[in-house]
Amino acid sequence: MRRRNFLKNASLTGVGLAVGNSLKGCQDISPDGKKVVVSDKKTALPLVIATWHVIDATARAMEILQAGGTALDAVEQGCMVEEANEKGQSVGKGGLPDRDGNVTLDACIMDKHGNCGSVVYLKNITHAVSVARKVMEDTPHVMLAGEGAKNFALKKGFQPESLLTEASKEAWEKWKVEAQYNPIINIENHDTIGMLAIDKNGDISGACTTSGLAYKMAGRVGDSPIIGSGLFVDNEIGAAVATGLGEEVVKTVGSFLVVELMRQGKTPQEACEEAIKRIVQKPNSDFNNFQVGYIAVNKHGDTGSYSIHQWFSMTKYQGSVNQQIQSDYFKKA
Ligand code: SD4
Repeated sequence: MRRRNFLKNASLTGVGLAVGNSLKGCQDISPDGKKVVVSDKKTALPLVIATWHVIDATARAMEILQAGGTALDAVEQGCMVEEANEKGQSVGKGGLPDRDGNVTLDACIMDKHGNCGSVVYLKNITHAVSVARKVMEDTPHVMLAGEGAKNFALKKGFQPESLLTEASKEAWEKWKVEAQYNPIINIENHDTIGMLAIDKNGDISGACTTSGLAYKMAGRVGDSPIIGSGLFVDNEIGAAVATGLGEEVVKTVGSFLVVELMRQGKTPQEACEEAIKRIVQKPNSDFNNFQVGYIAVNKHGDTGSYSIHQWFSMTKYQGSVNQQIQSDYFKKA
């Protein structure tokens, strides 16, 4: 099923949707104070990118950006589209459960000031990304977990609901027959949504939301809600977000690494490639058995994406084009 999705997604590569807007040059200020074009490459702000094939989510984010909204609102609203999509089995409602049958969500959000909020092991609330935003904005903390996160969400007016759909329950029941617990999952078992946006003022925000690995141990938390691992935003430089086997991302503090590499002068593409190399080039890395992918954007609106294995993709909405772009990858044949 998932393989079919990937093939379907792959066949959509490069199919853009025209939704008018004009392109403008990428500008910067030279030392003498004059505006100069620093890249011939035509770029356009606002812009939004996301992991995987999520053109409805990027379309929603762009709607907000084109109406003059902030990157922060855009990434929250964009992620909410996938959280509400019951067919997506690794985000929000409809997410595959842990081995005990509980759907537990991890999410985070980060704004242009470096403020951030996250929730881990959140149950029964669809829009984990919005709860993360409330943690950021309405508490002095950056992370709430489990019952505390849920009670906080309920106090903030979020409605409790069952997140386990019939389809996910059926899949879990099938899994239980053999109940093989192997966290080194196949390379296709990832479709966490991570989204990065730059608004018309050039300010960057990002968000990430997931139900994590299917049939994970109860209580397991991945990279997605960990600031610096699943997501990092530095409004001076750029932002990055990860998908894939969270344990490997956490061990290399992946998203922070990508942003720091951009700070040192790498393009988003080069930075994503280097961060993947840090994983695969570890002695004894078992990378044949797991997938990790990064997407990144810099302050000029240049973007990049890279993964260990084939079939990772990024959705990018810039100018008038909302399209899925297949990612280059490390492990060639
Ligand atoms: C995790 N990074 O929990 C997430 C998994 C993922 O689509 O990307 N799922 O490790």
